[in-house]
Amino acid sequence: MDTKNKGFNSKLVHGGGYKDQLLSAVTPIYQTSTFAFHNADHGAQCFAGESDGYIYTRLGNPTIIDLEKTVAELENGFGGIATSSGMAAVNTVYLGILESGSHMIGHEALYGPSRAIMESLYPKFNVESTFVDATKLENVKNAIRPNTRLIFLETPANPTIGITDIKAVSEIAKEVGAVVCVDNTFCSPYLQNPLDLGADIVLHSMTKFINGHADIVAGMVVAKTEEMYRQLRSVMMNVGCNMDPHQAFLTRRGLKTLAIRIDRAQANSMKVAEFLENHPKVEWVKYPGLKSHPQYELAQKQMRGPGAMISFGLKGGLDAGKKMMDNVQLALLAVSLGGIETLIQHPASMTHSKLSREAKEKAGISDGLVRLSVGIEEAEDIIADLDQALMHV
Ligand code: LCS
Repeated sequence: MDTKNKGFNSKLVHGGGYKDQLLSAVTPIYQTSTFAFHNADHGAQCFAGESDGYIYTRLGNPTIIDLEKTVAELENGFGGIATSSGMAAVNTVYLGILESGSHMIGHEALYGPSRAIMESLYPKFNVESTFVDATKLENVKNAIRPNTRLIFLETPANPTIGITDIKAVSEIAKEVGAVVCVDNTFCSPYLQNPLDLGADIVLHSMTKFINGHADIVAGMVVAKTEEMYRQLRSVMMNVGCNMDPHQAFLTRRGLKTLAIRIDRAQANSMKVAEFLENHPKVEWVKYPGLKSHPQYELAQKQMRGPGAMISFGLKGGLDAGKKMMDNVQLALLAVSLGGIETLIQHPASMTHSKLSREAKEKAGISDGLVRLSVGIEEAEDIIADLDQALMHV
């Protein structure tokens, strides 16, 4: 079905446009590594790109292409490139856009490995990087160099929930000929479309909201133009960070309920954020739906909803954070996010424990910071669980 002029939920259910010869209701799993040609001419046409036929799963597979088309349509881009993980999507962009002698600007509180790999591996290839608080536009402007090729944003950022003005940064980038890529993992295309705001590339860890069921790891890059799509697709195909057909099937299935899952998790999040904001042991709460969020106005303009990620600070610091983690019962004490179950984690004693105090402070990670990915359980149960855990703090 052509879903071009259909609404968001119809695109979620019917997007991709795959037509099965046996009229199966869902796109089947083509669990095959290779595809046979009818004859030599057909093989030649496939390699020349003159036939719709498939060649080899690393290059393309109907189950994976159905997912790529659906996400590209949801993000209003030319084409999607499915990858084995969110980090594979990040590196597909780095490898596709940067070259020896070029410079990248990144938001200082990116998901840890997106920054760490840029600072540890890419200098080997003579790529320079500067990480700044991109929520303040003058920092981005001041970081521009003649060789700046890429501005890499994550908004809202992990785990600080800082929000960057995508439109304003895209305007700055256009003036200097740099490409803007936005990691849209925290919002998903339901809440934010960076390409419509001027970005050139959008990427996702589909491990999170897009799949939504905490049962796979997957990534996606969507390019705005055909030229950019071809450039990045060739990186994925040659690096070999392709998706697997079974992974694509599960992700496509999870994606169908994206909007109803986020609607519910978001309604829960607002109640949880208000509860936390009024709790005596909580020092601060960062949630884009609260007026106290420093970029509340921007969130209202740029996002269609505040999402389901909350960060909050405990007055008791590191010790309080660990005590709270030890006492949650309903929320799973786990990393990752964006699934139907509520997850809680304490960066200072877990994901960011190896960072120096200075590096943690620079990335906005205080000892008492707790990150919550709110699920679709009953809001009252989530709040009761946090309340009893906070009693032990
Ligand atoms: N981008 C963002 C914003 C993320 O949060 C993550 C993973 C990635 C990229 C990488 O995606 P992956 O390769 O894991 O699919 N975030 C994680 C987190 O906050 N805890 O565990 C993983």
